[in-house]
Amino acid sequence: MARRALITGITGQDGSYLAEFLMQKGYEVHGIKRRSSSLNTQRIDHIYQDPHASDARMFLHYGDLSDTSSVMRIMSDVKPDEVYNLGAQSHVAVSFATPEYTANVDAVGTLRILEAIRFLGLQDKTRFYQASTSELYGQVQEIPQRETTPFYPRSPYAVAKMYAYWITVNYREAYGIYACNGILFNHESPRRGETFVTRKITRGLANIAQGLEDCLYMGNMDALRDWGHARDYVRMQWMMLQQDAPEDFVIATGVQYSVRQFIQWSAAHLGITLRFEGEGEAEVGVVDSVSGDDAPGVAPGQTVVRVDPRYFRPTEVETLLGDPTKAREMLGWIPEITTQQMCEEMVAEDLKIARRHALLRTHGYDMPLYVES
Ligand code: NDP
Ligand code: GDR
Repeated sequence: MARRALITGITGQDGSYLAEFLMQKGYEVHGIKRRSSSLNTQRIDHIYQDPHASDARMFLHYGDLSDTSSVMRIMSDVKPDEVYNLGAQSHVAVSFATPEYTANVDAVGTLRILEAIRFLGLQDKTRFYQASTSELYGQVQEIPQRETTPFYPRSPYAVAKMYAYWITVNYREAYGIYACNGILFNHESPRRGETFVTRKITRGLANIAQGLEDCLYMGNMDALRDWGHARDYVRMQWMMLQQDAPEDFVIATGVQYSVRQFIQWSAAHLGITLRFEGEGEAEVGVVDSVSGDDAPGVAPGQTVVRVDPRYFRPTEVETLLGDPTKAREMLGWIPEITTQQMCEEMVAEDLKIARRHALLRTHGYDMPLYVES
């Protein structure tokens, strides 16, 4: 019989890549999706199967991590061999605006699943993966950060994820549940949500290149991140649950870059050379030169990047750099896609979308492009 996986957050970036990965491995994949007033399954539409088909191997269930009864019902119906808890209010800046909701979903939501495993007597059957995060390190206590580095969370999101981390460890120790934390550093892709910094940059600059927007407004461009590709990271999520004994792992590339560097790479992929001038809130990115035909909308001397303090966070995580030695040595995991390659792929995909919008605009079909992030 096919092994059965349940993915919370299947409609998100990681959930969509993981669902693809598990289906290729022959799993029956179940996912929890939330009710929303507009469609929220775009990232998995290409693998969705009609549940009436006799050979269907993918199933979606309405539920919500803030709703104990739905979590219990779905766990009881599916009785999964593996649960991947990827569902979360995952935006750090938004967690300052919705701290209680973030705690309910990201912290208590994790407890709800672990309790369902215990209550339904699935301890010996169900393996549990928790989407932990480098945000736990926050104000970093050691460089680079590894599994033993002390935590110092810096946002309501990170504090909620800290509860989730420890309740996962506790249920492993208290009840013998096979439960693992993957402490994942930032990972991105063309499917990244539009308001996370990498996608905001690739999408914004592609739109500017096509003459659809004028300027990209940024927060802290000095922030340093260790950015990998989501496709590499979901492979590791699965690998973690295939070991004899459950353990926690840091997943990272071991290299960090600044937000400003990511902007420069993205611009370069569009044929735009940018120079940064000024300091602090007055810093701007000005076009030095343009080559090729991907950026007909910009000209030398044009200011295309500005700072908007509204994107500063009350407490910031300035620098993150992971040490993935344990994952490499114990599991043989190494990331296959570099940060630069990932950036190029994201720019190429966002340029395709921007070209489509530009074409529509030429024919009189206008649409709003700005996203608040
Ligand atoms: P996304 O924001 O892309 O996806 C989050 C998913 O969670 C979506 O499917 C979303 O549904 C779902 N979700 C949100 N709230 C609820 C809720 N109340 N009940 C059920 N489902 C809910 O995140 P990523 O794919 O990037 O990240 C996956 C997980 O990994 C998250 O837990 C995140 O915190 C964590 N993480 C991510 C990292 C990264 O760099 N990407 C790094 C480290 C950890 P909907 O589509 O309807 O919004
Ligand atoms: P992060 O990702 O907070 O690390 O959380 P994000 O891409 O939002 O920010 C990264 C860094 O860029 C700075 N920044 C901006 N960020 C956004 N979103 N918008 C801006 O305009 C902007 N300007 C500068 C931020 O201040 C920050 O320093 C992500 C999420 O996926 C979490 O769920 C996950 O746990 C962590 O990565 C690891």
